[in-house]
Amino acid sequence: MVCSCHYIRFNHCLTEQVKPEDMSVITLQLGQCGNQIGHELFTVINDDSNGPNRKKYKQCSEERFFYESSTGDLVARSVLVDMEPKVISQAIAKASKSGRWRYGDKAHFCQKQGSGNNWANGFCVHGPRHEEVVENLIRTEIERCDRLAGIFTMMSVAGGTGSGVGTYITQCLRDLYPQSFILNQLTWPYGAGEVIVQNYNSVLTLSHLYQLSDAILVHENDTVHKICSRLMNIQHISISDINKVIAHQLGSMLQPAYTADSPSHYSRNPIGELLSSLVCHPEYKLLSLCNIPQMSSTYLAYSVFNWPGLLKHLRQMLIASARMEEGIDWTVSVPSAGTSAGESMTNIRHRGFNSSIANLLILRGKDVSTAVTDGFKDPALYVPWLNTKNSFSSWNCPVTFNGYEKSATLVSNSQSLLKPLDNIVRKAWNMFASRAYVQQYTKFGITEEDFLDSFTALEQIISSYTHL
Ligand SMILES: Nc1nc2c(ncn2[C@@H]2O[C@H](COP(=O)(O)OP(=O)(O)OP(=O)(O)O)[C@@H](O)[C@H]2O)c(=O)[nH]1
Ligand SMILES: [Mg+2]
Repeated sequence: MVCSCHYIRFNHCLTEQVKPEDMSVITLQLGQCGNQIGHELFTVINDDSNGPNRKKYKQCSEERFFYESSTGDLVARSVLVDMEPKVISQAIAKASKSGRWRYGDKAHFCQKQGSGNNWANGFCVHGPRHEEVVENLIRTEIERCDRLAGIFTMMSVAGGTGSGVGTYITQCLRDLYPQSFILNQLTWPYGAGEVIVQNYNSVLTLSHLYQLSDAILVHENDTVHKICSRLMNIQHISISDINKVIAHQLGSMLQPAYTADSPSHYSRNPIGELLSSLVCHPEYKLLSLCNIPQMSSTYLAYSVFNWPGLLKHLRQMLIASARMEEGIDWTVSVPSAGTSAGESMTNIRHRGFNSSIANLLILRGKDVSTAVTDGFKDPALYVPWLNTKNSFSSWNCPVTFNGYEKSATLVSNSQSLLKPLDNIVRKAWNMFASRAYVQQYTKFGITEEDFLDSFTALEQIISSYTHL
């Protein structure tokens, strides 16, 4: 069944596009992780927009993510929420210190004590207790926009505030703004994580958000860590290194670009365009992202790339479900056209082929108009029950992105998150089977039934993606 509210929002997006103004994105930074990644994202966007030869690009990007204060400062269209003050005050101070942009004077809310890595504490206690004040902050930012493109939230799934309060606030926003797009960026924990109940928090976050959000964009800390060590050659990887990679990837998706419908002026609504390209059915809304090239600035200075080479690697990353160009399995191939549905399904699993619902390719930089993207249009990459014409979209922009002469980003709605999702659910279930730590949740009002409902919801999602 297709959820009608999806279509209402998408139609709304199309009518909005008739007018020429750029639209703005309201960003919500939640908990430690959301606030740290959010700060990096605004830094990347601002640095990138200030590069050479990009007047219109800069104008469009600034309208999207910043507004000008009465004193002429560039202010991020962002609301910062955490239950403890440290991370927020650091983010605010670092932004001001940049001298280029800052956060709004009153656009933050914090308390003295965090949610103790407990989703139930965030969702059942802190969320409802501070609902009104956080909603008012968001409303102020929304009212400041001439035209709202959508709400973009950032948070981790493993802690208590980002995951619990973030889910609660998303629920409030869905009620308050039923016609607005909501895209949630979620950071998934390290598999061998530092929080014992991280898989419980992840299961509760994902199952609830799946019903509220228009799409869920996932970054796995393990994957980004590997990118830092193998591609960026960083010896002692800090959380800031990880966040820079995530911010680079997010920026490459959110900065201005031309679309097929808008080939001569930058597309107005990055969130709406992204969702209408990638989420055609409410059962499938898990998005992953990979990009190429990604390397340290030292190596970048001596490297030359061409579009055919970059796109060949990126396509193989897609079909073999690799998140980075190193270690791609080149033996994985696209199933041949002649195989029957049942047969191809078995083969697909054997060969590790990653089947897609939809892909969005974003190309930025030099000679972008010469890049040939046909390899991503192959119907065999996609589920047969969707029209391939709607499965693949591409955006491009001749402006170089964040210091990379050429850069390609692929945002995918595919099976590639199945394995990590399955791992999270399995580990949570193993703990739940002995009811370990469940009492820490029931004391805040989350029942065993609630857990079981969450497991059932995620099993359903796993099953849907498995049978693509
Ligand atoms: N990539 C990345 N992951 C982070 C960052 N900070 C925390 N994490 C991850 O997020 C999870 C912990 O969540 P936090 O965001 O610290 O928790 P919180 O939302 O502040 O919630 P409480 O502290 O429980 O109130 C762990 O999986 C960490 O690995 C960050 O800056 N970047
Ligand atoms: Mg915290």
